[in-house]
Amino acid sequence: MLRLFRGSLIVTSQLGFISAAQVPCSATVSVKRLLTGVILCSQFLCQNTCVTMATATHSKALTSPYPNSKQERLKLKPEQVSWQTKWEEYNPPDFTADKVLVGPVWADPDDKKNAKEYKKIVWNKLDGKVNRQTYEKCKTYKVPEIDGRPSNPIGRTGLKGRGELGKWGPNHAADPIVTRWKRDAKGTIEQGKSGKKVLQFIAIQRKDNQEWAIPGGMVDAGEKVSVALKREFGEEAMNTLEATPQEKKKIKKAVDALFKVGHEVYRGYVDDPRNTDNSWMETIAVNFHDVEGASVGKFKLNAGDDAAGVKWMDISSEIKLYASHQHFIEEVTKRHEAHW
Ligand code: RP5
Repeated sequence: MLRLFRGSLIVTSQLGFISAAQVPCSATVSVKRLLTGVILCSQFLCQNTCVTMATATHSKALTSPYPNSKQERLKLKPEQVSWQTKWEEYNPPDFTADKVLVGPVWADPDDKKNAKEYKKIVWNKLDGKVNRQTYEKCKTYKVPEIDGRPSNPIGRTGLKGRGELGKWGPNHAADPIVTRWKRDAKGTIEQGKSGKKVLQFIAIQRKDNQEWAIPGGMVDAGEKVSVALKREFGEEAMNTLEATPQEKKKIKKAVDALFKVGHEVYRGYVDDPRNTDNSWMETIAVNFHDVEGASVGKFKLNAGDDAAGVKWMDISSEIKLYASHQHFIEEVTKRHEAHW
């Protein structure tokens, strides 16, 4: 919930009041996004200047144990999440998974095992092929001298290190949201309890935690987001990695046609359970909508790569999805004035 009060922007959430800041001009202010009921980012553009308006918070990034491990996070009270809350003794466990520490191609040098290489990392910039800029509009993340590690822009998570994430700082993903209208046997679009038309999207079930999710994935170093969106969709929802060259060609043609027109619905931080104080997920989520249901509707779905299942999922506020995906889907329903 957002209220403008005597020139101050007051932001409240399910957790109650979060913060307020003076509005330095009379611009129309809009809060960008709500995430699991919590204001995640609130900046606005005033006379072409970005002004940070309020503190944000996360919830899934605070959960224990850390995914695929027995690692517990330091338990935080809501008011302890913000870096602005002074806490000199704060010293959470330091955890980086072995699969990251062994130094695969997708991982950064470790700050302890490979300090010399680590010091060469260029923060908040394009660092060779690796994009180290945050997707959060007008923002840069801090790299305090005290430990030389980037700070999660949303706040503390109760865990230092990289966990399962390869990159220090932002780890960029791309999330393709493929939608169509839900139709009955006669082809009539179905309506939800709200009286609005019901959308469906292609969802995958993640192998690592069985949660349903958008078939997104990491953007490779130097890869264009538009390419990553298609690649991840092909690999996860259509199993292109195991398709014959002939099948691959057919799939590529269909995906290329559908992915020609997309609408960005979200760009920024993801409240992912793998986030730590020093490594976090960010994404660009793009909606590809098949108005007639004639192109995507015909896709043969086939779970692949990291997916245990794939299906067309009916969209409503009752769906439970991985990380912040429910929020991205809600944004899609707003765009299409669909049932939520
Ligand atoms: C989420 O993790 C992103 O929104 C994206 O869907 C996903 C990428 O990670 P992997 O699926 O590659 O593990 O934060």
